[in-house]
Amino acid sequence: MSAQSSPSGKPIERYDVVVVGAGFAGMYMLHKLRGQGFSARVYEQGDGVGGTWYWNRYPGARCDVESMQYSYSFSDELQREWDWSERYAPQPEILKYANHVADRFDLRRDIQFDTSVVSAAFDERASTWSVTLSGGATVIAKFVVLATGCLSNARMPEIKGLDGFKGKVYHTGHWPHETVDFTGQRVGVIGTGSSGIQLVPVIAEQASHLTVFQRTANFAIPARNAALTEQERQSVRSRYPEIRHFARVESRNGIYTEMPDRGALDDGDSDRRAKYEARWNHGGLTFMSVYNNLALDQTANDTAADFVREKIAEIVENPETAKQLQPNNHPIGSKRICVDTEYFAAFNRPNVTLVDIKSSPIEEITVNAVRTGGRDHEVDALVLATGFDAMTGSVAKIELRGRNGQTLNQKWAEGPRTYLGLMSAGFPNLFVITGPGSPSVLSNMIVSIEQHVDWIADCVAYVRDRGLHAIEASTDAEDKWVAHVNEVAATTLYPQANSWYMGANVPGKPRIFMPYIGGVGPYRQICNDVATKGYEGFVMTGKEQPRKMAAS
Ligand code: N01
Repeated sequence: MSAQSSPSGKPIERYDVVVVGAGFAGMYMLHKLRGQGFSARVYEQGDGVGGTWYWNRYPGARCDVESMQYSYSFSDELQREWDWSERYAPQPEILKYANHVADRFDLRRDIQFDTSVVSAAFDERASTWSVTLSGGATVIAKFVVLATGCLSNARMPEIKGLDGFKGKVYHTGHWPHETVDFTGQRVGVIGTGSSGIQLVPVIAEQASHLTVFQRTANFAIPARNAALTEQERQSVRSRYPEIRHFARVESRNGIYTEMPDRGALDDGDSDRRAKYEARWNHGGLTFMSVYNNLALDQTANDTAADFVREKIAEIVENPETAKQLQPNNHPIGSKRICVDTEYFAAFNRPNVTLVDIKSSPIEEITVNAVRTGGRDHEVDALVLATGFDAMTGSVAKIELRGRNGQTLNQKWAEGPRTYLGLMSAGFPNLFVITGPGSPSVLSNMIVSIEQHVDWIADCVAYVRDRGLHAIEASTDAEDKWVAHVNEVAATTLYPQANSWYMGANVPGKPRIFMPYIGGVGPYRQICNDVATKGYEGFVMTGKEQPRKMAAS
């Protein structure tokens, strides 16, 4: 870091790289940049590290990727010394891990907490970014990396009367730090995605009555969570080289699992059922990896969807409730599949009621009730499990001004456009970690984060070592990549669902399948090839001689 004086006399801090966000992406980015000799500053709006796991503190929050895989792999010492307690780590433990990483790698001294990046503008003459922070200060950086997270912009639903509700209102993505005790209260939960499905059974244990307002029934597979034994931890550790390699290079979703070699219709009914049964009993996200065509072929998909619908009917005692809980308007997996612990069984409790708001939408929220179909469901507290403005929401909150004064929001008005999900043409030296157009939310996020961080750090070092001023995506490469992302998505069943992958949960948001579904392994190979070919598809400006970073 270096500092000069601004016209007002206040020093302007200058860094090689400004990183926005201190979640898992921002923390590793900082560590990696330091290792390459860059000065870097991270700005984080929260008062601690952890990103998603800092904000999502709702009861029952836990990761749906197994903990020994949902963890950094960049440090062998780290992965050997940290003991995960359960197959799926609960949110407090993941947050503890994030804090441990921050301490272990001495990250905090370069993170400024309670500080948002409000705007950033590219100075075409100097090839630097002028970054404005909440509080009004401006810093200069050669590069900006957006580590803002894909699911961090909690979305408040637009429901008439919500502001006038007299009880407490909580959003799962912005949960209070202190424990919320619902004992003896009548609680309403709106939303039945991953968050709602995790918290319903937990709140049902406390509340005097829980009313679940469901717009879309969702597929959920039992987690089968359990404590990890020392033997199990050691077994995974001893195979880490193989497990991590598979997740990075061979897998489609960054998760170590068998790769299916046949389609669902290649097996007869009883074999197929036995395989689904085995995966159901094993539990977790890998249910969708039983066959290789569940995301591609409607008839194949129907066999898995029917199996889960039957399971719901077996678990839920009231046939009418069971029917309402059976998803029927999207292929299984085309909305993010949920992983639950006793979600469907919670509806057998006498204190839990399901209200179908698809057929009878919420008319309004009164001072003490949610009104649907002319009937008031009285509640003391409301939990909004209504999701996020995913993938683009956190980026859109920052006014990012690139070449010719164009903002990223203007450029992305019809949907996000990136090359490899890493950069957007017209916005030099601005990188996004796990941005739209990359596998990101379709993968084990930590695998994708590490791949992007390594790639970005190498790219920034390439620019520095050649004395270049700027790198940016070419419009041609970006157009071809966007077309490719769309083509691959169109070969799958994903676009059929009104999902947040499609931006469908935010009124007015363009309907575009945002993540890249080509698979983590193939995508990594594409990124590596691009770099090996001297960053093919990117435009470099500036002279080709080694020199110090302009911003330093
Ligand atoms: O959000 P969601 P989420 N009126 O968007 C409903 C990750 N995650 O926070 O489907 C009434 O999935 C909406 O209905 P519909 C994971 O990737 C991971 O649950 O739009 N209802 C839906 O039911 C996940 O996919 C973990 O018809 C409204 C729900 O609210 C992603 O985060 C845990 C409404 C929103 O579901 C998001 O999950 C939690 C309205 N106005 C989250 N607006 C794990 O690792 C929305 N809904 C386990």
